Amino acid sequence: MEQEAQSFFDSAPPLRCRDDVVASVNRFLDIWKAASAIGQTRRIAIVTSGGTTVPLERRCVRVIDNFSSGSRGAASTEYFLASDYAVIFLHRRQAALFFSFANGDATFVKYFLEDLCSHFAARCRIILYKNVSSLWMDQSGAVLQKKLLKLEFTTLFEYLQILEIVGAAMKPVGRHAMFYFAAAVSDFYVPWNSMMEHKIQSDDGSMTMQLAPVPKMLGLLRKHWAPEAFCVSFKLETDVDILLKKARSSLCKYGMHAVVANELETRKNKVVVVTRKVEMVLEKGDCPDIELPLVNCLVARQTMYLQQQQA
Ligand code: PAZ
Repeated sequence: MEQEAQSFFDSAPPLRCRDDVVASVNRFLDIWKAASAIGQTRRIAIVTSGGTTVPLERRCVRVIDNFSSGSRGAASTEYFLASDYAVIFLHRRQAALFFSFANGDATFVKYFLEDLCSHFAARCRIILYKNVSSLWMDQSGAVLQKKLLKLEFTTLFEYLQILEIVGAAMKPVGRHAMFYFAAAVSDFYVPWNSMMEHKIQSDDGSMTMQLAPVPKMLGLLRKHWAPEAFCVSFKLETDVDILLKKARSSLCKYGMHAVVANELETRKNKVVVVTRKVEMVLEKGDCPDIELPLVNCLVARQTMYLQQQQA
């Protein structure tokens, strides 16, 4: 497995923004280290979000893509920030972004304000809503500079190379790091060294293409990059009959601390958090979205994980 991963990285087209990514991850960690040095150790969530594309040609005209909108990762990022985590948000370019409140479509902020405002009379409610929301928007820039780092990918090659940089950088964060793999990562790809340079021609009619399996990086993360980090992966299926079986299998296979099982049709209303000891069914119920109970559940699991170390 490690050899396959190594040959993936060796043959991948070099990440154009590599130096910028490394520098911004280091700056972000410096702030974390400075806070830790004065006893304010904050947890860091690495949230991956959106789908990776698989290019079919080097001078790329066509790609294989997938359905992921990035809304799970975006909403979860809001909840991690609200739970006082610092967040590295590794997201697909142009996928859903958090704080959609700015566009009049809030999840967390709106829910919070509505709840707060419900305690006041109607006239006060409007004033309070407007003031608090503009205050929030004013402050968010400053808050985000220290607590949030956004990194963008489009292709599978970019995604895995950035993940390697971030993964390895998280080693010193130990159990305070949580990897939350909500991105839909391609299972198959065209290796760079066997990829056509130019646009694939259609003159010969039908076409057959051989795709290689994408090496699994979760094992590398657990073994080498950040062995102490709390790791949560997601398992999506369309066949409910195999969903839990597959989730349990990836829990053991990759040494995850939790696997979130979700089915395509119901994923916005129901998920099952599979851990070694318990399986928890979470439903949206009266919450603004399913990510609220999900993030709360995982934050609590990481707290238990941190306590185990102290015991
Ligand atoms: O991005 P989105 O909100 O549309 O969907 C989220 C999701 C279904 C991609 C995510 O919950 C997930 O299951 N990711 C892992 C998919 C997989 O590779 O099995």
